[in-house]
Amino acid sequence: MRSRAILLLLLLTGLVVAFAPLPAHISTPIDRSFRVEASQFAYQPGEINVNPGDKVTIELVSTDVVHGLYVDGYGVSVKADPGQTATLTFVADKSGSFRLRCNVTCGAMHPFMVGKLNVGANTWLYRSLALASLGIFSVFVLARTTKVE
Ligand SMILES: [Cu+2]
Repeated sequence: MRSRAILLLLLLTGLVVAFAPLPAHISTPIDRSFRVEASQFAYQPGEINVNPGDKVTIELVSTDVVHGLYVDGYGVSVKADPGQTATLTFVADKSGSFRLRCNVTCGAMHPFMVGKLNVGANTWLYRSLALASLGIFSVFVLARTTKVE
């Protein structure tokens, strides 16, 4: 009887960990600047991490030929001439992972010139870690209660 109650409690805790909504804005939005170097056929850095609501400024620097940078989902882009810097500013008001693509044909491997913009923390990672620990904890608790009864 007692182990059944504990099992139910653990199950409920698990559901809360998996589905409870997190506060949307954990951190206050700030201005963020990134210098992204574009060369055939990659961006450096290839991944940008920001928080929802941040004002993002990307300084795109081209080291060889003309390159572009298009942010999927946001529909904003910028184009940098060889050796030049071009600036793109936008507010990251949509959460998730967005692909950065070069929108200027820059050579043979051009379609593979991609990067990534991550807006917001990876909550699924934290949730799955919490669930895993809860699972291990449950095994111990249940093993104990079964012995007692
Ligand atoms: Cu390109």
